[in-house]
Amino acid sequence: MQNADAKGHVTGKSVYVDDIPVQKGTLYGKVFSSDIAHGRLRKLDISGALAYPGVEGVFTAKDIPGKNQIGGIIADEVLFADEVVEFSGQPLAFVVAKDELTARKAASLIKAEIEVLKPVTDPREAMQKGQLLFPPNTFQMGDVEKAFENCTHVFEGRAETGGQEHLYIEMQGSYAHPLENGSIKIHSSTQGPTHVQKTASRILGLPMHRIEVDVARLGGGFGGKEDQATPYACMAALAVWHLKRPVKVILHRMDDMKMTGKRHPYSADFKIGLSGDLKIMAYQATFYQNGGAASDLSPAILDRSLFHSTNAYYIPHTRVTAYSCKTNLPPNTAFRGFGGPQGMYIMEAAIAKAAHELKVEAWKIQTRNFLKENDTFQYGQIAENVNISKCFAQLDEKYDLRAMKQEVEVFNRENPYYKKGMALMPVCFGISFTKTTMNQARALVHVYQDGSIGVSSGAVEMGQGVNTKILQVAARVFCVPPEKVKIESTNTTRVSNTSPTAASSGADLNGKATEIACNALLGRLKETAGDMLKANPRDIALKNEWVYLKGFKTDIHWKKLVWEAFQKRICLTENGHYATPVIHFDKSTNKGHPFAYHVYGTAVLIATVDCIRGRYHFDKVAFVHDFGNSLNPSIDLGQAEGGLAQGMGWMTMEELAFNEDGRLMSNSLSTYKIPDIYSVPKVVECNALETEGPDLAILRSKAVGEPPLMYGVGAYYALQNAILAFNPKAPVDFNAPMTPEKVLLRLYHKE
Ligand code: MTE
Ligand code: LUZ
Ligand code: MOS
Repeated sequence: MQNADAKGHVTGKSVYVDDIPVQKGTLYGKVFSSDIAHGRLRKLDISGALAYPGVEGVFTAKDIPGKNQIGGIIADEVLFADEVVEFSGQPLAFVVAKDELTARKAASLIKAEIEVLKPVTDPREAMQKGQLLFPPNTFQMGDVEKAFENCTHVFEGRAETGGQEHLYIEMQGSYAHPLENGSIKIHSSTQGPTHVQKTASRILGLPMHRIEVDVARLGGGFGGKEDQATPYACMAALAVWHLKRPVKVILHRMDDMKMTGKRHPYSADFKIGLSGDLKIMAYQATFYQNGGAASDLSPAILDRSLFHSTNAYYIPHTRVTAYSCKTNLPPNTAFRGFGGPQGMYIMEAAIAKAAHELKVEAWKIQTRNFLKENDTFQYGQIAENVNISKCFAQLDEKYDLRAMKQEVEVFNRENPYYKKGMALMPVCFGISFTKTTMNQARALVHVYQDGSIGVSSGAVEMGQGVNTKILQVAARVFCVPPEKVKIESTNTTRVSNTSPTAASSGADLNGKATEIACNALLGRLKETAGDMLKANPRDIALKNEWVYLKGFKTDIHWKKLVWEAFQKRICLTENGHYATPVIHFDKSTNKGHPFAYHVYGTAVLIATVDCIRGRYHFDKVAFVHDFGNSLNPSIDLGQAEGGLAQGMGWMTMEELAFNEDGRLMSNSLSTYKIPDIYSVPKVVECNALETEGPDLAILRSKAVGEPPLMYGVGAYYALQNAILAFNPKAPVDFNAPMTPEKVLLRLYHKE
């Protein structure tokens, strides 16, 4: 089945926040933000803006009727700075005017008097100063000290990863308008409608039922709108509260890049110990997460780095500690993989280091240490249905890694100025929010009297195809064609208390809730059919819109059945509730069974480096991915390819630059480069693992949103191997991204 949004997208008819027809009297907002990364706000003079013709209001911290607090996990972030400024791009005021240009002009008349303090941008420096956002966390298993003593080889090193700009195509934005009796409706480009509702209610001092949040779809989120769509929705709502008129705010690209948080950069120290036969016996690491100026989702991201700190390997003795360091950057936030990619990059760095020192291929170490059935993860969960070795075997069988490696070697012998490098990247990613409570969802299903169906759920469509998958679930349960099903917008008045669409679990959680609701309705309809046919409902089945009795087609069509049920006053609406069974986690011991299941896969990447200029391209990326029994192979293929490209961009070309004043230098598309059609691999081959898929995945179709991003981590190591083929003296260091400039420096590095 085609993506339900495909036609709307290519014809430009899909509706995003900025496409909603505006009501008469709509006003436009512009956020005024600090250019200073750290300082004391002495005075904020808004008089010039207020006096500017066409301006209807200028709102600051003083104008918040409720609490000036937007922190999602920890209450440590204000909507508008009031006393101190903690990052460049921090909102100070919101100017509302008759049109956008007027609002922008007026905002430029605001004068902020800030006593400049020295900013900290480096997490290790913050750590030294004792600036942590919240207490550190440690995951451990076994006895690392003793294990290191017994290791034949022990290596230590340091690894750094850069941040990453989400660069969703649709910028952050919101359109809010007053409803009767003091209620407010907010259209927001958010992954977390309930988070917007809850935070707006706190800002305005209103109960949640006064705020309705509606989301049609997003032009991309990638985690950047899990928490950080909220402030702009709150600002629009605040202006509506004061002015009683509709207010719209859409950030410009440069403002969005300046004000919003990104993927967390990490700096880490690692130590790895191996036995003589290359078994990893011990692993120890310390992570310094660059959290930015407020906690945002950092505690959960820090935890996921710990969960995935040993990637797809079984290591009997591990201890990893992670610190979230407070710096004067915009609060860093969720980004596809949610700390997992950083944890895995550091693990792979340790393996690459060991491989280099021992003069063996990294993949020998990788494959020797793959997780096996019934191994224990460092967080206590027993590994079940482990597919990592199967993925590797299928990859090796199809591509013959040894032959691939030989081809690379032959090429490198024959070409003095071009060198190829190869890397293997295994991935194991846990599916579920690591906070157990969040693993719940609801779906409201209506069967209308004409037989058409409407489904509302907590899932937010952001390009990943979740609406199509939910539509397929409903169509499959009712045995009707997809045209019979409509997926409604995500709305907090129809479906309440939603978890954000995140953690790759949107389709599982909301799909299961939909399945539960549809099955309940189907049960009632079968009873109706039983009455109509004077038969046992258990002998009734539906197939292609027709009622079957004991396997024989009857003359009752779906439409007739629904109409009959309605005549009999049967309820044709159902609210399905799903809460993932089995999972639990004890935060005090960091042990439990946090994930419904794991997704596995293995990629092989081949890069070619131009050793004169430092440029490079990727010849080929082939991977075997564990989709389970895919509900929609073309959507899943898109997710795998998109995730891979995004991961490779993070590792190779996407470089955030902040200057020493804490100001973002890479603040536009001319200074921040993401992969385009020319820089993605020449060949990408995606192979599905032959497997059934687990019960806890929706119709056994496994979550796919985030895991493939981590294949991109291999890009760093493929480039490193190509560089070493040209210059064996090049440093084997771990400082992503590996930009062409860095490649060039390494190619000509002398001892
Ligand atoms: N794909 C597209 N096209 N756009 C997106 O914003 N977000 C990713 C992934 N794939 C994203 C995407 C992220 S970060 C997550 S968590 C999942 O989709 C969320 O959707 P799901 O839970 O339905 O997989
Ligand atoms: N968000 C969240 C996530 O709140 N908890 C998670 O575990 C998670 N994992 C991945 C992406 N977003
Ligand atoms: Mo995705 S980082 O879970 O929004």
